[in-house]
Amino acid sequence: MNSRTQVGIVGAGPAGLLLSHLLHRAGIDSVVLESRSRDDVEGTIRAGVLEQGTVDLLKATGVGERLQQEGFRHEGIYLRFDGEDHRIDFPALTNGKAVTVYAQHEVIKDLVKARIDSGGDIRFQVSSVTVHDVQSEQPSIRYRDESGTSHEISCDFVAGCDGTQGACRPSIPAGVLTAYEKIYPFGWLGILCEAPPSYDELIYALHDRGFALVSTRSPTVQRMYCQVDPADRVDNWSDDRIWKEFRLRLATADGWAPKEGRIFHKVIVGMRSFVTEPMQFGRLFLAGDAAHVVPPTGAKGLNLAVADVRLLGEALIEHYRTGRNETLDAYSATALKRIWKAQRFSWWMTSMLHRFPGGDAFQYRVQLAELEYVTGSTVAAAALAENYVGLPFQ
Ligand code: FAS
Ligand code: PHB
Repeated sequence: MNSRTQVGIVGAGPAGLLLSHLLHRAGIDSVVLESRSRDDVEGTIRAGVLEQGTVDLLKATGVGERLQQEGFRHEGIYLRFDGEDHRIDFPALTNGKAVTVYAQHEVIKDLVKARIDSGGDIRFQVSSVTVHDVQSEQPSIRYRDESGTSHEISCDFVAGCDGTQGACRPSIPAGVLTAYEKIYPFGWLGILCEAPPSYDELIYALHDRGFALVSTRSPTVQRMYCQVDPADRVDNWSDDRIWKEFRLRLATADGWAPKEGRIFHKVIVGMRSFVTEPMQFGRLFLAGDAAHVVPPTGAKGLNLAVADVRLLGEALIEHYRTGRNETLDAYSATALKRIWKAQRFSWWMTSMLHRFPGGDAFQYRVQLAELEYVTGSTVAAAALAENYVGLPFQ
């Protein structure tokens, strides 16, 4: 079965859904192809921190209502080391900016609802997605629907928003892309538990036993992470062992301890920094995790995906409205400028806050000195705050 649209989008993650939404608001058609079911996509537990710019964009484009009601504005974070807290005050250091804690899968639910309510075309549970003729004026995407029937969509442009394991990036011929990668010798054990918040803002902790992060999702559900061996298995981490480790790594001189509760979700994720250049091949444009991955210490993954499609959306709207392609032609170079700054920040937060295997004592003392410097110098604290709340869009 053949059909046609203006922009074929592969992947219904934050990048693909937001791009389809932005194009729709400008009267541009798109079809979103997603390999998983709607329930799976809306139930994926991932990021939770939204930059100021991401929040402003979602609000400005009419998908920020629930975010405003249910999200938590956080005006700072705590850096905890040597048993003491040091607060980074975002509004004071960034002229009023802050972040909002609102789960990624809630953002996805809002975007799917907005697309479907306005007659958007999202095709879930597709398979065998392949991209064709992206170097022609009429690329196409072939796929099989849920029943196994094959389809072909011809379009003007293809947006590869299918994440780090997607089909779009590998469809680009060998030799075109350059990949930059750094794999970290540690991973994160992430939990969700039924408990009240342990603190009023996020705590990033460096301890001799490793990193720990106290985040949140709601007044009754908390999100926490601790550094583990990436090859470790969730089965090795009983609830008791997890709480013991959090109590040890987050201990303070005045006996602080996290609020414990039933853990109903556990996952171990590896950590890497990854960038693909360029982010365009003919009429195929990559956005989000399809082109780059950051370690989550800087809370940049979701926000970078949003920044990419904001720029790609603007570029496609310019093309359809004016016939001009300057922004499209510059998409990759422009996006990569901001992406590399976010990569640097994420690598820096990760390097400063994790224990590197082999326990090099000098390295650890330098990390502590870096934390002392960052929390003792307004200039250094402002640099962290400016990156954390989000660098200006391109
Ligand atoms: P996504 O991966 O979100 O979406 C891509 C979509 O494409 C998926 O729905 C997928 O099913 C679909 N797809 C893939 N291949 C396809 C194909 N061949 N055909 C059709 N559809 C296809 N960031 C944080 O800040 N904090 C975190 O705690 C955090 N945790 C993470 C945990 C994991 C396991 C991962 C992978 C990422 C995490 N991130 C986290 C980063 C995360 O937020 C990503 O940056 C964000 O999801 C990127 O969004 P997209 O680019 O839209 O890609
Ligand atoms: C989260 O809440 O999931 C979260 C928060 C901060 C991070 C990473 C993840 O740096």
